[in-house]
Amino acid sequence: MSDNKPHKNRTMMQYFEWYLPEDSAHWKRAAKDAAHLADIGITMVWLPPACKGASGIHDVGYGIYDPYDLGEFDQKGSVPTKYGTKAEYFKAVKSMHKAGLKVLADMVLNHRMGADATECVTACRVDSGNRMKRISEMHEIEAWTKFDYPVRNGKYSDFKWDHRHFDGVDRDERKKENGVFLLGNKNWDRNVDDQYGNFDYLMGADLALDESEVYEELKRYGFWFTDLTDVDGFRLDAVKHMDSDFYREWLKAMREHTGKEMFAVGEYWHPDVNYLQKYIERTGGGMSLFDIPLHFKFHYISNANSGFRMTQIFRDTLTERDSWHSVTFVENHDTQPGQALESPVAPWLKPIAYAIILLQERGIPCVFYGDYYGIPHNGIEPVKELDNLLKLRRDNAYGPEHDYYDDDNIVGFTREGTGADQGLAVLLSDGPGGTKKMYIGKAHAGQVFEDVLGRCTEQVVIDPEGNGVFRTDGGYVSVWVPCA
Ligand SMILES: [Ca+2]
Ligand SMILES: [Ca+2]
Ligand SMILES: [Ca+2]
Repeated sequence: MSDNKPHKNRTMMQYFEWYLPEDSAHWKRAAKDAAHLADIGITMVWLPPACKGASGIHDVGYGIYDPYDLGEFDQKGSVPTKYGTKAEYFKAVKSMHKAGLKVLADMVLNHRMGADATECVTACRVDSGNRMKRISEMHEIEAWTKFDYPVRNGKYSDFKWDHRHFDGVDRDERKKENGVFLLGNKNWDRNVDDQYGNFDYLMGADLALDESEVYEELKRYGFWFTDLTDVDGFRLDAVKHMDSDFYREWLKAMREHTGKEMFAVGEYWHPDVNYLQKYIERTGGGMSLFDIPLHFKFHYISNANSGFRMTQIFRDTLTERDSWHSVTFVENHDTQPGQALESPVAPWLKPIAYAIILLQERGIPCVFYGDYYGIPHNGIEPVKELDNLLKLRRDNAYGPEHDYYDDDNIVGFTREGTGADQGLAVLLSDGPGGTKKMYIGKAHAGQVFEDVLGRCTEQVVIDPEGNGVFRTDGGYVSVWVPCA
């Protein structure tokens, strides 16, 4: 019986990878896959950006051109986006809802790309390594800052963007000069990452979030988008380049408007957990963040040839410091080979890393599409253990946890479960194989456990005190559950 479960474990899936085919068929794939995703235990699906990017169907979605074009207008070379049309996006969301899944929309509000025209504006160039340092006089430049959306022609919104709504650009078209330019009378937004003096500027035309017209427009847009699509929350792009005050207010407005929880997870790409905690605090706890420090641990372990001290795996991670706001992940579209933040996790470590994030109590795990379905572009195979691990998360990973991160190589944990038919024990090693005695609860005394992943074929009998002696192979993981 599953009635005695305290709650159903929440599990997110990032439903795309960088090199999906540019066939505008992804929303259709998502719609078709909804029932299957629910069945394997996914509860929240992060869909890629639905808006028209500057490079049309070639745009993964982060080079945003028109936020009101969800694949409806013949702009940037096509009606559909890389993933399909507006109607197909709606259908994907509806199919997900029908299957009982929540949908997170990918919000890209930091910058705009592919402006319709240039404007002559005053600006000064700043040092790209220290954006607070001006390295030119104020002078006139020709900036790509005019977004009129002539094809959409005012449908849904007649808001037109120009230089007043942006802080900076990366090109003076007049001199064909690339660099970071701060527009006249503007200041870089505050409460952003402090790399390069101030990391407000990332790319394209950077939105001036401290201008009230910009805030009001983004609020209207959020209302329009959530009303129309009925999504259940957000993945927020590039938040380290966006004022935390903006998101504190914007998320509050979205939650009031929709009357829903509107779960939100931000991408603050920084290996230092203190930056992540500071941002969460400044948003009033309004958003979770991806646990980047934990991802980097997985990346280091991959290349350490067993030299990583597994006792330290959670040290200074968001999961350790603030698990309530932590979304754990192994890889994403930016860390996969060939991408901007490439920091891949080795194939041998993936079953281990997924066993940790899926079966431990802390954090909400996010499964990467490229790990579940593989990445044909790079010849990367699916992680074959994922179906089993997801099922274990859905059915067994409940109840009190007992951690054994007490060895440089062989570490593990148990979950007691909430009934004698549940619970599990996980043992793993980044070096040689071996055994460990772990407590799994007196309720399991006398029960026989087997390794679901199948590498260990022996049975483990739980002793009267509630302990079992579990084994793992080197560089792998075993997951033990009561025999059927
Ligand atoms: Ca500003
Ligand atoms: Ca910015
Ligand atoms: Ca080690």
